[in-house]
Amino acid sequence: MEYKQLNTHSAIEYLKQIKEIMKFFNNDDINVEEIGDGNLNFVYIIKSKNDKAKALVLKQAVPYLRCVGEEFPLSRERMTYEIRALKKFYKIFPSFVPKVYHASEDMSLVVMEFLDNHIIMRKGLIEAKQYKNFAEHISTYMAATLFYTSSLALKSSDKRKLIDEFNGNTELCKLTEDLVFSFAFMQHETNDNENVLDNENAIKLFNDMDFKKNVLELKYKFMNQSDALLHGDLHTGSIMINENETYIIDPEFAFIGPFGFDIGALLANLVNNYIYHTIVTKDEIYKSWLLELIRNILEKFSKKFLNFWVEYKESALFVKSYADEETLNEYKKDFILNILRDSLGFAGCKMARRVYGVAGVEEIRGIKNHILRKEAEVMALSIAREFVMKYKTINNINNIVEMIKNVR
Ligand code: ADP
Ligand code: SR1
Ligand code: MG
Repeated sequence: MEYKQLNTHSAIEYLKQIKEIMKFFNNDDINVEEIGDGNLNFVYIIKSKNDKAKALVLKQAVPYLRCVGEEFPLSRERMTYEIRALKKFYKIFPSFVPKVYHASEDMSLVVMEFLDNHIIMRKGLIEAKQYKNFAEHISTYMAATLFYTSSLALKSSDKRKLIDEFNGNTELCKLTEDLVFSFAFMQHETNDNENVLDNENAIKLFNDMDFKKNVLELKYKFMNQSDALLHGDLHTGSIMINENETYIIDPEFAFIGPFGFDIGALLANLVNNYIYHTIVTKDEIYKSWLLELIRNILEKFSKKFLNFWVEYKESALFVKSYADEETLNEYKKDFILNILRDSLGFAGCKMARRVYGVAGVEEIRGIKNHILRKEAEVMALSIAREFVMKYKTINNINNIVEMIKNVR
């Protein structure tokens, strides 16, 4: 089928032709409503007119960047990678990924499970909601998706096949290279330039060559280290959550990249929320919960990743009888420490890019009071700088938590 950008009317016509969708709705009449609040795509809810509880979500990519407009072209092939990633991640851990009911690479769209009782996690965190299962869920999701798509679990040929399947997501990888690692740290038209003009903190950041040198190292890792299949944009806006369940949505930036990048994205966004509660709500109880959450996620991730590894005596990396148990255990300990170090470095870049770069986060850019917003920006840049400057020297998870606590 030839690509056509849908609207609420043509979406109904399109869906009526899809057997599996009409089967889901028992051939009921359907309503379509647009709900997208993301930066890139259009998202619609499809509801049965007879039974409002029966609903699905349709997400379609358009050949431009939605939050800027048609003057910023961006290939809609990104949906091909979102579809592939949703299916791969669902296979690894179905309870954390919306089920796909229909997908069309030609139409650049996916129809998936409607997460009716869940909210975008960023919103919950801003309202100081505590999610008791989140550390358990997200550590399992990250350990499983990263481990099982890496050369620690896969055979050499399967790993290279996986790289091939995602290697074409070039435009979104380039977007991250530009927006996360470059433009946000220099004068650039895409930045939040009203805020950058005459801003001594922005000028200081743009001239901080020690920081920028380390960012280059991390950008190089992002571009060249093909460890595992990443979500690629794992911020708290890509997580839908309630008291009991956690779902990871929106993997259109998926590619085979460094282990630490998804963990770093999550860490950065939790720390941005910590900053919001330091500057705006001054909610000390919630801040302590966030720090414990970060500690728990990183500890549980490390344990689960190593546990998965115990089962895999042979893989692309390990050849049976190659080395004794003690040597392998030492190797694994260093391996996990290096993942944590890289995660910290990536978290620093991800935090700093949200200060003056395009697409800020609500916790900082959304602060209405200019004085408080500036305080939040300064705090974000201080923590980000610590992360980027010290990422190679931390020795444990406690070092990370202390770093966050001690910067103000
Ligand atoms: P974008 O790629 O444009 O960022 P997202 O995938 O983040 O789009 O979706 C935009 C919004 O649509 C989300 O913030 C969420 O509110 C809603 N949404 C997306 N997928 C679902 C889903 N499966 N169930 C319910 N709401 C969803
Ligand atoms: C212009 S696109 C900006 C950002 O939105 C996405 O969620 C990614 O984080 C991207 O960098
Ligand atoms: Mg999104």
